[in-house]
Amino acid sequence: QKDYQDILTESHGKVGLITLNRPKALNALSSHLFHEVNNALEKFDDDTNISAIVITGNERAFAAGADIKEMMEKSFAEVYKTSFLGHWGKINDIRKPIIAAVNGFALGGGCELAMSCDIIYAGEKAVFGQPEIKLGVIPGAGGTQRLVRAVGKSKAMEIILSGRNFSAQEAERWGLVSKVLPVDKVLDEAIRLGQEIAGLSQPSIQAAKESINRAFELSLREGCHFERKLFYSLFALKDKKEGMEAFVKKREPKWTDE
Ligand code: CO8
Repeated sequence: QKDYQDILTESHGKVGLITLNRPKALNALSSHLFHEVNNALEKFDDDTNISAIVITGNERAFAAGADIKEMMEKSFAEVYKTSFLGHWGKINDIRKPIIAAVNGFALGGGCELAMSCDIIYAGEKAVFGQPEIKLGVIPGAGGTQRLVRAVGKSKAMEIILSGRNFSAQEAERWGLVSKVLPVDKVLDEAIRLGQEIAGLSQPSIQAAKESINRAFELSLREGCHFERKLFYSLFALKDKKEGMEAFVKKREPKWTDE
């Protein structure tokens, strides 16, 4: 699409692709860029021809963080009164699965953006980190909350308090990243995964994402209760009948998303 300046969007079948495109600034996440990402995410979420979304950067950088040059002159009063990072939460309202395809630097807000996606695929040379402490601040887009949930307290403390970077291989070992792939395969594999997801019954995909995300908000008992209610509700779908009938009759299901 032509009306974006700092991102590119395209579709690969039922997968919507958002490419962060400020290469000279290592895809630093300016407010302008992030508003464009939000806009593209919302458009893909509302587009019935799209079933999954991939966010990527380039081989050098997924994103090297929030735009430090933009933040440098801002005062407390300004960021507080304008709710400077308020719009970063919009990604959490997207119903369709979002896959991050990460090569190069995913630092600060870039790491937080990747962690706000549902699945992370990383290239062998990807570098993650929350270096905000070295700028005299702390992560501000969920880093202190999402990293600890993904890797546990000791590692999250070590990473955020020291500001040291970590590798794709460490990220995979710790469970932050689901796959490490050769650099030139990351995007293709992320799109392929998106297409695989897009080939399934979409109401179940949406319900599964919603239920998994509740695990971060609810107690185990409440989470399992929420899951069971959603499970029951899927029995109202034609796709539930189709899926089970196809299994029993040993044929491929034909999903209608109804
Ligand atoms: N913001 C603005 N510009 C950046 C950023 C950034 N985060 N990262 C890189 N750039 C720019 C550089 O200034 C440079 O521009 P110029 O050519 O005009 O000098 C260009 O990108 C290339 O960068 P380098 O020359 O530094 O490239 P190197 O290969 O030498 O180094 C690094 C790459 C190691 C990634 C280095 O650029 C670096 O350390 N970048 C900053 C990383 C960082 O500290 N990120 C955290 C930022 S703070 C943050 O994300 C807070 C999150 C809060 C929530 C979100 C708020 C919106």
